Amino acid sequence: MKKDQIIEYCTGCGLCHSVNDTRFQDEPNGFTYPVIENNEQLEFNSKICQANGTHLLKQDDTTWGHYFNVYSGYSTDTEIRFKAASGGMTTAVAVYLAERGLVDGVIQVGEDPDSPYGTKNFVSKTKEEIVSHCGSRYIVSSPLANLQQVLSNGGKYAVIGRPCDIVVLNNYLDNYPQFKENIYCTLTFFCAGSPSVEASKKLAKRLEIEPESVTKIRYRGYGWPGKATVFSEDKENHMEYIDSWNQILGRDIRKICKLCTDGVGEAADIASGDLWNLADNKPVFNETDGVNVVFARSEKGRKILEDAVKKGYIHLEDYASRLKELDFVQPNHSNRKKLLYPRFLGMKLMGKTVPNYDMNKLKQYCKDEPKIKVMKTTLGTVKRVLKGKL
Ligand SMILES: Cc1cc2nc3c(=O)[nH]c(=O)nc-3n(C[C@@H](O)[C@@H](O)[C@H](O)COP(=O)(O)OP(=O)(O)OC[C@H]3O[C@@H](n4cnc5c(N)ncnc54)[C@H](O)[C@@H]3O)c2cc1C
Ligand code: SF4
Ligand code: SF4
Repeated sequence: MKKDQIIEYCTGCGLCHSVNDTRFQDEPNGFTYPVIENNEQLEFNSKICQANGTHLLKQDDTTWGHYFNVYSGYSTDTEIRFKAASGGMTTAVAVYLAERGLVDGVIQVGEDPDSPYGTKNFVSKTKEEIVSHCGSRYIVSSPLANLQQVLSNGGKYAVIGRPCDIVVLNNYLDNYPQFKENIYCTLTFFCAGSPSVEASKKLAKRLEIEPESVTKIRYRGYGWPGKATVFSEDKENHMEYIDSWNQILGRDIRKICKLCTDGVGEAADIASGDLWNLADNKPVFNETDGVNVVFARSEKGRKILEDAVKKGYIHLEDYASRLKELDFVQPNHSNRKKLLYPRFLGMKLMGKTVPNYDMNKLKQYCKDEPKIKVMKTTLGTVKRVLKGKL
């Protein structure tokens, strides 16, 4: 990879900091980027970064990726189901792994107690700790920034991260297998993008709270989907979750997210998403009890889920026979892979730096798309580049 590919298409996972002590610098756009200072770093990052395109080559050509089984489900613990992002599947499975002694800890992120705009890495060992970090943080996170330091202490861990965090982790373990035995399993979630710190400040302003007075932000959860809520010392204001995403947070995401090949967690053992209810084949966001769609992506993931059902941690129902519906439930993810080729092409035609993706593989994804749609998307990307939006 070239240095500018690594920097521009960094996901912010933090693994190069953990392993190579790579420095990061804050940019005014609210994201942090690596500073690649020597060949050793360049070589390491070329092997592990998401934008190196190795995961793309392993990805299935289908919309939802390879799976052993797919379910709908939720946590049987009502507190977890209420507080969590969706049905609490991720948290409930993590609690099962910790309580049953399958892992020594769960590597995950949570709120930084010292900053409402910070996200801190934790190694959670108890149910209480795991539940305290549930929910979605629609702001920068670097779940792998201290990974090597944690694994060096020995023990077995479950890692919870964004799909790209799991891709980088797998790339790392493939190239440097010394820690392979320390990773018991990986859990991820559907991901449409990683918003910046600035996006959260915009959310605060929209809710009439000065960014510097913010004490806490809850992006969703405490219900499904729950409200986006900004807290200060003397008030808490909120807006609908879907408006906060569509109007503010989702408009200010990392560059790699716009060319992400896998927002549905194909690299993890278990991947969960929102299984929204449908009305006229469109997702609806009325408050109700949370439900996840859950993919067991590996045999191990399937065994974990099935045993967690037996031990009473989660409820699962078969969803494989209804998988076609997911195109309506998650329309953005349904289209993502299919339209990656014209987006990538548009960027390339305009001479922009792009990730190390195999064009033929991307072309495969959009082979059944109408030609006119592909042309329009390419043109749309070209226009966005001309307007300086990409
Ligand atoms: C950046 C982001 C984008 C998302 N995009 C989508 C989407 O496109 N479609 C969709 O269906 N759902 C999306 N979600 C929400 C997704 O987490 C849930 O839909 C998913 O079903 C998990 O629900 P759960 O109830 O099992 O999660 P929970 O049980 O609440 O567990 C969530 C876990 O995610 C971890 N976590 C939270 N924020 C971050 C973060 N920034 N980085 C790393 N780990 C984190 C927490 O530590 C926790 O362990 C997104 C979440 C995030 C953080
Ligand atoms: S994607 Fe991860 S490993 Fe690659 S440069 Fe960014 S933080 Fe480092
Ligand atoms: S959209 Fe893709 S690249 Fe962006 S944070 Fe999510 S998984 Fe990572």
